[in-house]
Amino acid sequence: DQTVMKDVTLGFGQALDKCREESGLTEEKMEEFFHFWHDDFKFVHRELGCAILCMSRYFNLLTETSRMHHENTDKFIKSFPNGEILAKQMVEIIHTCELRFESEPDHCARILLIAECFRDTCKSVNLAPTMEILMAEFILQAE
Ligand code: M21
Repeated sequence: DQTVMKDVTLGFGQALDKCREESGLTEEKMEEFFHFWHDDFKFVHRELGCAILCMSRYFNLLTETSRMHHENTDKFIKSFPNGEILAKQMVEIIHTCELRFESEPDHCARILLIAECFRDTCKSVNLAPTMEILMAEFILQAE
């Protein structure tokens, strides 16, 4: 459901501030995390992969080898309203994407590829929140 995905994205995005400096992700490369869902968004900066790595660590969603921790990720998604309707499918999508890029040894680069795969898969199954949903929320938060 797109609204649940919006909440998970914005929740996960809360860690961006904490991870900007250590990942070297400048505001020029990504202003706000939710832009990730935009059709035109390009997954080109390795720093974005490093930022997602850092953010995932912040929420304790990775194993020692920087792979998705299935149980913790499931719990994290379920911590959002109606998260239980999305958790299993999201973990599956991420894991399928993970397997596809197993040969990339660089964690930041691999996670960037996984993130793009995740975004594209979610779009193809209509799980991606629309820009309208995200912008409405963003405006509400800013008020
Ligand atoms: C729904 C909100 C945010 C999702 C962001 C990026 C998802 C990318 C998944 C990376 C997972 C990293 C696993 C490492 O093997």
